[in-house]
Amino acid sequence: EGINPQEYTGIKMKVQQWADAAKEKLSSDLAGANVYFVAATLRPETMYGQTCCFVSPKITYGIFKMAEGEYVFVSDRAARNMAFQNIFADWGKVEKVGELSGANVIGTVVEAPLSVHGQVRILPMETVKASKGTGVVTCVPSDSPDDYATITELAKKPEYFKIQKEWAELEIVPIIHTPKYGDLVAKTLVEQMKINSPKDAKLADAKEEAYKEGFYHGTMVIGEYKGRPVQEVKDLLKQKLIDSGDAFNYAE
Ligand code: A2H
Repeated sequence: EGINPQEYTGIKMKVQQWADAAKEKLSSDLAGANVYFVAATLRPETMYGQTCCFVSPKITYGIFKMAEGEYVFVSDRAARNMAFQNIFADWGKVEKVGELSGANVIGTVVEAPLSVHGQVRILPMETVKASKGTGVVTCVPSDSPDDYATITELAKKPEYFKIQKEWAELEIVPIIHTPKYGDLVAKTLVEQMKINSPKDAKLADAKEEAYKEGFYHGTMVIGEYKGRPVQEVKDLLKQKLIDSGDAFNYAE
């Protein structure tokens, strides 16, 4: 990790319906509480295009108290950091009320703030790192090559991943237009670079190119800032999500 802190936006994705495997393991009082999967993102302006939310099937996550009746689903590491960032009501206190493997929450339905799809499923992503962010990644396949490669793989082999195919086939709508790659930067790059696996080493280059092109040359094609440059509206959209209670700042 570098010297400079990484400033993420933590997107609060409220559980609507737990997967059966999760329900069996949760205490009954938690089943009725507000639990949020918190996805760490550097691209809050793309949240219109969320089509699912990824966890690693290999990571064990915790459910931690944020405030009265409010809980977050994140990695242990992220919870320890959050306790010292005014995200939890009790400063410095980490109160873990449950523990679940990522594998147990696949299929859970969560709200996706700003997304045209409203609600999305929790799906598996094998390349999620436990050492970064919250261990929860919201999927925006229009603008993230990693997300596009993963969702494509999931839709190809639903039985292998133990999911329903349609969970991985929500429509990918254009969020940002760029002169070089059109309206679906990630899809275009993945296809042009012939990336056909979420583990392809070329994804590192695709990711950097998508980020630069989207940030420096992108224009919004959806939402209240439609027609305006990404550079101008990124912070405005982040603030909008924070003001509506759908996000918070999270640094590490
Ligand atoms: B980004 P950095 Cl549209 N493991 O959000 C793997 N990837 C993770 C992660 C983890 N534990 N935690 C966060 N991330 C992803 C949106 C997005 C992102 C778009 C385009 C590019 C992009 C939607 N997914 O990231 O190493 C999250 O995906 C490309 C840089 O801290 C987060 O932002 O720089 C980004 O990686 C953080 O990566």
